Amino acid sequence: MVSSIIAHPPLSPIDAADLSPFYERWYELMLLIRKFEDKAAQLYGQQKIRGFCHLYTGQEACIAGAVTALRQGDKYITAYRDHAHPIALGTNPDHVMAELYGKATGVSKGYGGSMHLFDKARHFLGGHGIVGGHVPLGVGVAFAEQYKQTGNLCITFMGDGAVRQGAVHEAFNLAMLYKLPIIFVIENNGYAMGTSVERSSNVTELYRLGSSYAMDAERIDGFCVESVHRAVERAAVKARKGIPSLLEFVTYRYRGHSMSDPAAYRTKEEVESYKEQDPILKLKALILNKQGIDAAALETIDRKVKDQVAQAVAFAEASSFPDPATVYHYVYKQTDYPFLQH
Ligand SMILES: Cc1ncc(C[n+]2csc(CCOP(=O)(O)OP(=O)(O)O)c2C)c(N)n1
Ligand SMILES: [Mg+2]
Repeated sequence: MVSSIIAHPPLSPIDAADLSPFYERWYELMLLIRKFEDKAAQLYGQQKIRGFCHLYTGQEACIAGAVTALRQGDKYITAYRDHAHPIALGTNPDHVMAELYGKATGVSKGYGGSMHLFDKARHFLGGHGIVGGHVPLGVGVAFAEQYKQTGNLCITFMGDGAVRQGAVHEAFNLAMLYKLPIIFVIENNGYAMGTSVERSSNVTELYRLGSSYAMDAERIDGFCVESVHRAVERAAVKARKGIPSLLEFVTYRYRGHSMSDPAAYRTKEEVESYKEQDPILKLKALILNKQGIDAAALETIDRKVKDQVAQAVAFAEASSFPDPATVYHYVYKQTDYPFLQH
């Protein structure tokens, strides 16, 4: 079971801002991610989508709150649970779904699949399958932004399991040493495959790991999109001044680790207890109660999202697989690289 959330630091002027103008946008985005993932699960069952497939259901608030707190030009990098991040950045869900199908119209031209989405135009730099392996890459991206004096930052997402990789700690150290514009985010969903945080880590409040590097660190309710937004906004102000942060979002994944995981290591009661605090339902209640928006307006959004997902599936279905003759393309930039047939 994920342990409780710590108290937030005192309110800053940023924290005091009214975030209700974001409510409908968050609702639409989080619902789109939820419905997209539910459809992906169904399609996986039909063997339309094959290979590895890790769904984000339950964790929607983590990316939704982050994108509204950052600005155009900021870079995003994450692990293999990556469908939601490009969608949140504006990648057309058609091209995300097509990639899950392995079709040539996918964001990675059908060569990447679920774990290797990439959309440079929207500053989404993957989609990486090696646990923790992309965290040093995030540091490299932040270094490039600093070197080129762009004013942009790199937000680097990772799982609770990833923080136990040595490379992550080298990355934390370098980020502090070089004063990089970076925000590290641990999406702590309580488990790394079937292993709970308690079974693999002596320190279970993972934000505390930041203190070894004198890095500012906070633990945030990852089911609350407003808390996520405010935390990322605070961290972004610091990152742009060369002060890295470590944010731990306490969240939960409703489904198994991947589509091939029956999730027998946790009880139904545990899963249900998290679903009762569902981030989308929480936000819906806020919208209905606080803003006086009626349920009919939200139903219009529900229908729009349903149509978007259906359209994404139709697009993926109608697309072609890549030409097998191009199988060695995009492996190495150097066209005459030895050992590869062309
Ligand atoms: C270096 C490495 N070791 C092991 C694996 C196998 N593996 C894939 S996902 C995973 C669990 C990672 O969990 P976490 O970081 O908490 O991310 P989550 O799946 O919960 O999003 C493991 C061990 C891998 N991909 N890479
Ligand atoms: Mg995890």
